[in-house]
Amino acid sequence: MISRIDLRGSLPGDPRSVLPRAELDVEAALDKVRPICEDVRHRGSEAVREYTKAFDGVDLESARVPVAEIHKALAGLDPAVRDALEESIRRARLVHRDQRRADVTTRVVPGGTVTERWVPVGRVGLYVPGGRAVYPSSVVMNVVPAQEAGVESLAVTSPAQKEFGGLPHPAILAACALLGVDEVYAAGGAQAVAMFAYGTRDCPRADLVTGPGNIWVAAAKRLLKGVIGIDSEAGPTEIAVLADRTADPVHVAADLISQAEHDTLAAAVLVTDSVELADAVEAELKAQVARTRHTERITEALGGRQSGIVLVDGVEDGLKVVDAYAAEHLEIQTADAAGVAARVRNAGAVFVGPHAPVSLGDYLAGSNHVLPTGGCACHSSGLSVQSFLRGIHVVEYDEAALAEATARVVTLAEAEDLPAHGAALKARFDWRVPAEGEA
Ligand code: HSO
Ligand code: ZN
Repeated sequence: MISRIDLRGSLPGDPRSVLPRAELDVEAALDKVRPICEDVRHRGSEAVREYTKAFDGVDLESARVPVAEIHKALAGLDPAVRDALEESIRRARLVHRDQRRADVTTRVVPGGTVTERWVPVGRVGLYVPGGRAVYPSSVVMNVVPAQEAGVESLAVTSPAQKEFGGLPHPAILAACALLGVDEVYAAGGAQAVAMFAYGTRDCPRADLVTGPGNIWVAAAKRLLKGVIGIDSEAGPTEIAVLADRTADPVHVAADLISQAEHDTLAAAVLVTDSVELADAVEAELKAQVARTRHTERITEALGGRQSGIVLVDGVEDGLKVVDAYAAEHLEIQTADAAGVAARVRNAGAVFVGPHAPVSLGDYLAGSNHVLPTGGCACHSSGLSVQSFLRGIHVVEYDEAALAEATARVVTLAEAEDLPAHGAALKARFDWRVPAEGEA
């Protein structure tokens, strides 16, 4: 059911080309999404209303969810789910609060300083998927860092659900209530992203939109990037496990299955130097998949070309492979797991040793579960307080410090054929700007 890639004795210099990976064709969706975004830009709330009617089968006078409905959803929430969500929020707050950044002032020369001032984004729109993937935990993972960053205005949107009278899923509304978010919209797809990007009668425009979504959401984000800030495009979930013969095959198989459960395109990759472990994990996968609820979806994910067991010559080569793969989630299940984990360069999040499965991180570790997928972990990080901050350089020089800098600025400006740049400094010291042609 899961393919094997044997790289023993033949590890390529850049193993990326031989590693399994899904491809998501966002480009193809751009043409469909463009007219929707344009329509929302010009006709605002009316256009959102029409697309919600067409795609979600619900006719809403306004996309804005009444605050009373948000509180009603919380009142109806299973107390055990409420307790678990509250603890998830508490732990996420602990971690994200520590990510806040202090302003830093650097004294460059006597009388000259540069301060990096961290300022939260003013208004953020958070997209929460509806349909099959109803993840109140993702509301937590998006809202907590934004709030800890100090974002003042935070709006959540999620597709209108026919079966819930045109409201977003009640678990989403309840999570919003627990987080103190009372601006929620029932809108999904590209039209929701455009609503945040351009603003409508119902919803003021936002500076940044974050959150996972389907291919239409990803395409709209790609299209409107620039009009609005975006987080990274979230593709199907991935788990890579680097394991040696000390790993427990029951745990490894269970963890691979846990992420394969998300999507038929989810990726589960085991990298190991132990054929014995590979065989045992494969047998466990078969047994456990048969017993789990979403057998079909998981079987397809594990059997897809994005998943596989990669055999390598040792943990050293295993590290090269997982670094090249740059997984969204990477588990290290080897002897000296902490030592191996410390050497990982590319991963969205690393889960160390036998007691840190990815599912813990999905819900309750305190870490964030919005992480770079598709190999983007080699250049991007997961969602954090930093994602909602901008660093503004504040430059302060006194007269003497500016005078001391002038000759060099003039030299560099001349070297770039931009004499007016130099003149801006000279003007402050009663130097006459020379006329054209004058030495
Ligand atoms: N593993 C997903 C997040 C998630 N899991 C939500 C369960 N619910 C992507 O990191
Ligand atoms: Zn998950």
